[in-house]
Amino acid sequence: MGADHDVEALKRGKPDLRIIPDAALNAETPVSRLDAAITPIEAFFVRNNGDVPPPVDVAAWRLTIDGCVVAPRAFGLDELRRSFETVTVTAVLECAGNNRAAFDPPTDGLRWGRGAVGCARWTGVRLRDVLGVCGVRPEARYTGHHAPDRSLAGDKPAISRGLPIETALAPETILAWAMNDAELTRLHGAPLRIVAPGAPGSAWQKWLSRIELRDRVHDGEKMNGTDYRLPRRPLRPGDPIDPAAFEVIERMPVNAMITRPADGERVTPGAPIEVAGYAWSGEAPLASVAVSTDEGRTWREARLAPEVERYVWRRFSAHVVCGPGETLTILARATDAAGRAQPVDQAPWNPRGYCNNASHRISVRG
Ligand SMILES: Nc1nc2c(c(=O)[nH]1)N[C@H]1C(S)=C(S)[C@@H](COP(=O)(O)O)O[C@H]1N2
Ligand SMILES: [Mo]
Repeated sequence: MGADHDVEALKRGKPDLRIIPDAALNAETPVSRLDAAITPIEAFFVRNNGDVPPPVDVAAWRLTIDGCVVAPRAFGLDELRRSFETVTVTAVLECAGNNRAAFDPPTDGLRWGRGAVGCARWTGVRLRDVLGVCGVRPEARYTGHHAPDRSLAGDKPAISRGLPIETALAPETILAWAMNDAELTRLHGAPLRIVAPGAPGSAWQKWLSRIELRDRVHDGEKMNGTDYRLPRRPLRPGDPIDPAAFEVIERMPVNAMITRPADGERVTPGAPIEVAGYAWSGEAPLASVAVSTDEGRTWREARLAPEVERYVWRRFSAHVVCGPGETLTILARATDAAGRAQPVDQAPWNPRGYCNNASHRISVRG
């Protein structure tokens, strides 16, 4: 479960998180702690593919940019702060494995519930400004991200993923040194991490040390085979796996979670109860959220707070009534502007259990 000192540090700093049994340090947020517009750092989930690297000497730390650029460069942290406009982006960070435990039959991978997601304020500089001074060559297609953390066997990088060049150059994609207006913590990638709103969490490299621009899709650790990839056609458990039929997950699908009431809560019978939560989408923008109390046969549109910024989650709410002695099941389902709705029963099964955006279902008792 990660090095003992890292587990202890996590328990001290993030006492409410649920540690996921694994050799690396991974912990998720209870859904009840996600009932806030901004997820506090002390409640924010942690995902590590390998070890947690020791703290760096920031004065000696450099970010190298190389590959398909006119002039490869290395930047110190102060230099980044001084040379480029500082921007703050509020955005959802969601692991592609969020809600994996709901796949039936179970898949490989950490058994995340719905708490491998959070929404934070990220402060730093636009990646496109930094790439701009290095000169992006026309053949640049993809980024490759590098960091010092190693797999637990120590034989390779823990993870090295990338972004399509369009995402890397999007104005909301930043190199961040602060989270919720505080200096980035070690567990969240100090001194610098990528923030790529809409893209899976795996592309948000922590402890960033190098970005290479490539003339093709990146081939770093966890970019290949079935890692962070979905089959182009739905697969059934036991089907033969041909990695050539898989594609990289580049955006996170529309999703919503009910943050109140809590699953299993006792409510006042006969009185209207507020059902509320958050909805977001990394693909087309969020369009609407609906709520059902009859297993998805009929849906009622929920109230949806206006979009304040493209990749911020949005509050939804609706009222339902639960009869005396009744167990009422409540479902929420978000739809994006391209008409893609969350699946009501099961998300398309895939061998590694990614992108499970099936409707959130809770029950309350009257
Ligand atoms: N260097 C490094 N960056 C990383 C990872 C990692 O293991 N090592 N995990 C990625 C994954 S899979 C996710 S979901 C997010 C989680 O970010 P957090 O731990 O700050 O919540 O970081 C990403 N960046
Ligand atoms: Mo992830």
